[in-house]
Amino acid sequence: MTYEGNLTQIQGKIAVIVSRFNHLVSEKLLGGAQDAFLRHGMLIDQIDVIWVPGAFEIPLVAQKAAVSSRYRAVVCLGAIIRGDTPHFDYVAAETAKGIGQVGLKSGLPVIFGVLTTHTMEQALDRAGGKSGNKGWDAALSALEMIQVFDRMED
Ligand code: INI
Repeated sequence: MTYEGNLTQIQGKIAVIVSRFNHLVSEKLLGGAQDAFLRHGMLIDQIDVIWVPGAFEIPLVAQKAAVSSRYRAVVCLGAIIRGDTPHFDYVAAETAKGIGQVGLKSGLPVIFGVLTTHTMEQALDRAGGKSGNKGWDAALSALEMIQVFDRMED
């Protein structure tokens, strides 16, 4: 038996958590995610967008969303861009670890759509520029995971 998700319409709602820090990038990731959902048959009412101050705050809100029983999946979007101090490393590590833990603890698909880049240019390349849009990719990962879960329960 092979369990595999396709990328068609799903029932229920998805939470998209997006950080305001580096808003220029994160709004583009959000646009990519919304576009992907709508073009795969979802309705706008099925997508709740929750803004948080920075990527560091994403895991806590992802956890609140994941345990609320309102959502089929949680998509986390943001951009952590390296500066001149070690701050980047702490924010990136905690964000990645926290988001991973929420998925494992809640048992819900929690998707990591947070960019970690050296420069703003690299981030914009991945938010609708020459390297695609990781928000779009994160949305498709959510749809695929929801369907895999559905099939494993059939
Ligand atoms: N938050 C980000 O989302 N991206 C960053 O690049 C970033 N940097 O580099 O500092 C960042 N910092 C803020 C952090 O996420 C928290 O919002 C803040 O520390 C308050 O808890």
